[in-house]
Amino acid sequence: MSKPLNTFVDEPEIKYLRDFLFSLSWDDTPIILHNDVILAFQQFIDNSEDLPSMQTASHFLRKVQEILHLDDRLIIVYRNRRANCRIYELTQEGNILKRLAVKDFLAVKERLIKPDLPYDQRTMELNLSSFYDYGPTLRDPDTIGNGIKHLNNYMSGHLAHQPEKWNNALYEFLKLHHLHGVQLLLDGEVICNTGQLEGVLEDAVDYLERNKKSGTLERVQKRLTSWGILDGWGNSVERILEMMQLLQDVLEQPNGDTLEEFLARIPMVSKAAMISPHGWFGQENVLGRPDTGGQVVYILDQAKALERYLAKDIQLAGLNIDPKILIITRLIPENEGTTSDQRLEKVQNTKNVWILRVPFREHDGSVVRHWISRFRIWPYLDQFAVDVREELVKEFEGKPDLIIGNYSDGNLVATQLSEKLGVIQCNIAHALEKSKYLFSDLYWQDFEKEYNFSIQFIADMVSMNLANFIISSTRQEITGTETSIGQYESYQFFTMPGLMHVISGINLFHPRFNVIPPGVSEEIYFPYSRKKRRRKKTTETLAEVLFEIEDDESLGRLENPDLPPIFSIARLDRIKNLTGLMEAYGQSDELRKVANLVLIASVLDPEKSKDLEEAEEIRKMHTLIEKYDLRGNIRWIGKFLSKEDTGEAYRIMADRQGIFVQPALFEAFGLTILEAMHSGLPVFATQFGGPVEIIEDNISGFLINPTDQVSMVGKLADFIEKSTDDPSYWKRISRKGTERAQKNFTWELHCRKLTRLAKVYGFWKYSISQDAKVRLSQYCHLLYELYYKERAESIRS
Ligand code: UDP
Ligand code: LCN
Repeated sequence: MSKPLNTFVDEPEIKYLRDFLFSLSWDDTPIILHNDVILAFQQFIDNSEDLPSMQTASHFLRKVQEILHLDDRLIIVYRNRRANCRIYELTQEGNILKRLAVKDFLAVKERLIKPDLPYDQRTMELNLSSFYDYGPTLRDPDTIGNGIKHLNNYMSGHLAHQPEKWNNALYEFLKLHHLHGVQLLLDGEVICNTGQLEGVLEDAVDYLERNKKSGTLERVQKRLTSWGILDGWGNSVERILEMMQLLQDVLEQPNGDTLEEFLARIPMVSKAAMISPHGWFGQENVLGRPDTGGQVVYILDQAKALERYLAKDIQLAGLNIDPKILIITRLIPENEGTTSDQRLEKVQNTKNVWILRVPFREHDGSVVRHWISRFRIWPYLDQFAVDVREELVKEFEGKPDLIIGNYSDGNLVATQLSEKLGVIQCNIAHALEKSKYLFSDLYWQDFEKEYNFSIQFIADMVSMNLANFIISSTRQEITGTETSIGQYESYQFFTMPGLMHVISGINLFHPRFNVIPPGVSEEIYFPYSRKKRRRKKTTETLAEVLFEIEDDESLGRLENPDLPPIFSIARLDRIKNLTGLMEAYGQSDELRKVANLVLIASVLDPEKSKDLEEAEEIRKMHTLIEKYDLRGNIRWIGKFLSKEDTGEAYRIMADRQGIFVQPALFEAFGLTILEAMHSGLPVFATQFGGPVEIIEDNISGFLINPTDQVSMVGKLADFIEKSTDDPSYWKRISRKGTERAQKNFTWELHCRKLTRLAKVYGFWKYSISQDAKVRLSQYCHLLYELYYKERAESIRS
């Protein structure tokens, strides 16, 4: 619906707002994005006289995501709430914001960027909205990210209002339930319908209450079995009783919480497969290589913690089954000193967690021998999924109970496996490339040679729409912040000019989205102050590596080694912006006077890198060191440290009252931030992306704008100077950071929630007719066959 401007902005301000909008400078670009609009508006205010307050205008502009400039009008993308954009057109003369349909907006935007498209251009349109009608829909954008709650309320509402249908669905689900090939919960031959179930429950509860104190588990179970109640209800008479009472409540007076509690007690997961094809996946000697960072750490830690959690979960249900977890990755014969050529590798400190490697194959069946960048693996995934399925079934001696995809490639493979095996699928994006690179959709052709986004974004949309549930590490990953668009949100609508218009690519109001942050390994990342847990010898040897030893894996000799260190550790991707940090440091005499810079990143020799972007960043680093003559102020460690050593490295930096800086131009989450916080090292992290939800600014750390080097450097110098004058200030931030990390970001919390999700969504998948999902999956299948496969094939190297 069109709206007069005065709906948003008070009358006296309208004229000036219009003056501002139509005076914007369009010299190099027909599109101005949010941050630039805000900066330009501030300048406008500063340079104008006799303005009214402009409060409502400023409020309006805060919600403007982008403005397109056409000859006679402006098109304004107005984000009235998270996950909710409206597009308006404003002419030079009029005072009406005319609403534009997304489809028309994309067509205009496409022409604006590519005016030379043929006049009869028919760009492919993707609109998945007609499939969004299955399942419940959230209404309030602020509730997105807690889908499980909504789903439980929805399902318990159905149980209450259509008891016959839903109680029966629940009965069928319980009757068919088995784990590890063993039938559990109900014997359908004895308990033949819901009525009988209710009757048996009544008798059983009565019997259990009487025998709560005196009955042995064995005797009680024997009696229950004779009534058709099988194993899986609990490992004590009390637990069995509690679970039965929960089921009675669900059948008689259901609500969301009781339903979740009941489902959470059913042992549903003993075998899980985690899919992560790209990069170097291993336990040693891989971190810091291209495409190999937080995702590997996350999955290894998650798998270990999940094994522990599931073992407890299954044991509490009274079963004697060991969980098994397989991490599926790519086998790379040219291993470059890693274990990537081993088919099966046991994960350390676990009972039954394994890395299973399956090779990529060419059409003739031959194995691809070398590492391939994550941007070029697409042609190999189709066959990979087929081979993985075979291997999985063999290793698990059957199907897994849960498949977890990781990143765009793993999620796509997980989708295929889940469909073929009929197993519940969870997606974890880790980082969606789309929002990492500015205008990755609009100028996709410029990116294509290096990044192949035209393939990746389709893969993303297919897997995110078919996943049963998606977990994200922060809420901003899904719906952004008040002023910036979320990573998933960016798939709602977009154009890749000349290639496709996505009119609706994802439904953020579907309850599949859940926020569950990760943790870190608490054995490795613990506070610097726990002196007894630290090994003196390791500390000394590592401190020499970090601050003293000069060899072909480290650069720089500190003139003043006693200054506090500014520390960072990251892969040398452009987006990580370590070169930006180096430059900011190099330019700041103030900072150079008060602190040294210590970086652990990649290798020192660009010739040793096979990744073009990484090699370029290594070269840039050397150029900056020379340009600002930094050899006396910095240490650059260019080697892959073991995980244990990185833990100690943070602590060594904290011993010297240092700080950790994460200067990325965008960071989806940022495990290094958590690692530093758990270790007690005060953190300064980018304000773009996940860190805004990890750190409470000025309390448990600091947020920085890495694109504004002056303010960034100012903040670092201020803190270091203040801490030197008053060490208690440093200590307070250190303590607050650790407290926040320990309270909110742990793997124990993560696994508890993840397991619940698998169970609740597992029941949902089973109980609700998913006809619309079947149609959606057929549509995605067509996209995959007709679009994805051909495009992917064209980049086979
Ligand atoms: N890391 C490392 N050595 C390096 C670079 C990184 O051990 O040279 C580890 C780091 O400790 C962290 C992970 O790799 O555990 C990086 O995760 P993060 O989420 O910060 O970033 P990503 O690399 O996934 O973008
Ligand atoms: C990928 C990233 O880019 C990081 O921001 C995350 O912390 C990591 O994956 C783990 O999810």
